[in-house]
Amino acid sequence: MIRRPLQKSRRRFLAQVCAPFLMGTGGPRLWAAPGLAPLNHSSSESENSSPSSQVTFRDVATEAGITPTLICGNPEKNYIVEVYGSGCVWFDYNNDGYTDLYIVNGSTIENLLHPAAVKNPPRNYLFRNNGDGSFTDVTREAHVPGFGWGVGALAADYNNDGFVDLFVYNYGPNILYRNNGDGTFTDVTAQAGVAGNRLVWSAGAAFGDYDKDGYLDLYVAGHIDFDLHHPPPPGQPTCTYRDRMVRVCGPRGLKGAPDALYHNNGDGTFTDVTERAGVVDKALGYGFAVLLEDLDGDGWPDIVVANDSGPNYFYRNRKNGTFEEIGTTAGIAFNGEGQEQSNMGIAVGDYDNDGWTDLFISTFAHDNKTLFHNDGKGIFSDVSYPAGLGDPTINYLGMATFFIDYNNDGWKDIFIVNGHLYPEVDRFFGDEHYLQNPQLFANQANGKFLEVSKDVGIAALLLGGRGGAYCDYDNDGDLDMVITTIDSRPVLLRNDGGNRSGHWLQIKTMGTKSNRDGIGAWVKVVAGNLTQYDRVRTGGSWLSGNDMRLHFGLGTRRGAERVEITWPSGRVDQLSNVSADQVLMVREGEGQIASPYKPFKPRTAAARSGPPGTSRP
Ligand SMILES: [Ca+2]
Ligand SMILES: [Ca+2]
Ligand SMILES: [Ca+2]
Ligand SMILES: [Ca+2]
Repeated sequence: MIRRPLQKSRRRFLAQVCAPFLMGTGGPRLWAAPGLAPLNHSSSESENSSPSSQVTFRDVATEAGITPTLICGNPEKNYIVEVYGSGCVWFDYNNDGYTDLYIVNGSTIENLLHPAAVKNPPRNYLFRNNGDGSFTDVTREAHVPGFGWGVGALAADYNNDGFVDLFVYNYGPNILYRNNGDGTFTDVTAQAGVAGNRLVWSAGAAFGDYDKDGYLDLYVAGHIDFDLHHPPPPGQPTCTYRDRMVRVCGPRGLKGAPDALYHNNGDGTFTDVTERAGVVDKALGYGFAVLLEDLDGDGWPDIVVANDSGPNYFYRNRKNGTFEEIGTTAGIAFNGEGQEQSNMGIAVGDYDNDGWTDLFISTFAHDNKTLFHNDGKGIFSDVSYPAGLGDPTINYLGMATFFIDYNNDGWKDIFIVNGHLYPEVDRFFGDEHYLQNPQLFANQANGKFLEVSKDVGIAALLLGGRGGAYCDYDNDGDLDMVITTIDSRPVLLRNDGGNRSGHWLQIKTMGTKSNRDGIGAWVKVVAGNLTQYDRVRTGGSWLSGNDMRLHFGLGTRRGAERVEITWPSGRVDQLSNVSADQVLMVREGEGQIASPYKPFKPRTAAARSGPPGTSRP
């Protein structure tokens, strides 16, 4: 494997090109909401908040009962399929107001070659959130074990019945589990027609309504076409990293796998429209994270695919059921120097609160991770170095990533799950390690980010990090997250102090004319001198799905003067003088409705009796 050598000159080049944009009068600015009275704002609210030393993240996976050891091939790692690990997704499968967690598990090549000989095959896990800090493994009664070799998952209500369904992508056929609404699921893959017809490694997916007919369509990214019976022999002389031979070969040199777009017909079936829609993956890119997201602001969802060892795709929605690929013109195919990167996960969010959705893409080690600023209408600039994200990310191999406002100050921060793919790096190099800590970069509200991994207590958390997703699982107003690790146990990072650092508002959308989840809805929150935007979505991150509730930090502001929701149907709902510190449930055309989200209950004796969860297994 050959990875692009780092170009040290890039930071100077970008600093010169981008500095005028990021500093001085051209920089991101707040604007006041005209004609609206403030809601008890303090005088200090407009000052930039420094990284809060009050927020810490604590691993509570063990005491929460989330303790499965995940499997991904042989720990020695001979083949590329053994190094990627698996992901997870947050969703409330039983609509009780406590968000549940599904964790995907891998397998081994031996298991797949000789299934009859396997007594206890690895399986996936559905953990029900008990609402008291504990989770219960309900996989068996819910009928969602998965099969074969699991890779990632996402959740969305594809049939608009009010129960969120589950899509699991695999090495081999993918699975669509329909939520029956009674705590069980049915495997409807065959009738839905979304299994995928090749034995490929699917490594990314997203639901979104690209033709705005009210039903969620599905895009699945293929990574590699891997022949189990004839795998590439490990340790070939051509398989190198930083001029040293590594055992694992690929993805370069292996056949890439095609992507697929499935149109939801609204009757429980999907049609593969990849060709008709013009999204054929002709180059057979090594696809990872996927987004269905309107990035050029024309009201129609575009498609973005992060490709490992190749240019990213940006398919612009032509509003007639077809797309055109404009990744190079849009500025996200390559980095700011015009070089392709090994793109892994995607964080999506408007980090500078200018109303345009930005992208942050995690990449391989020995390279910086890339912040693409949306300059407007879906044209992006690489601002990684001026934003302070260049140097601190080079020695890390980034996987799952997302924007989260961890300290509720109204500015979205960046979280990256890290972990190297090659066990050999510990022997070869002093500057790269197999186990790596996740990183948190605090948004300085001026276009720059500052690493606060140490301050929040995650710098010493050395993990084979892979998947990851955020969710305020304890409904206390600050964002928590889970990390899946290769050959080890998940980490559940509880946010302690985020809700004391600032007020918050979470918004859960319920579409009526639009799809039931409200995926694609664009939400504007005006609170004093701060206006924020976000969109309801699935996809992004890496092999994983974040909670679909939107979270807005409000700092010292005790409410929002205005919340405006533009639904995919085109309808706009407005709410005024919304109090902070609540989960606002909004139904399309009706406005606020009763929220099922409740505070945590006191812990049960059984939950309390678990061991204290401060250490990693
Ligand atoms: Ca639940
Ligand atoms: Ca459903
Ligand atoms: Ca922006
Ligand atoms: Ca929380």
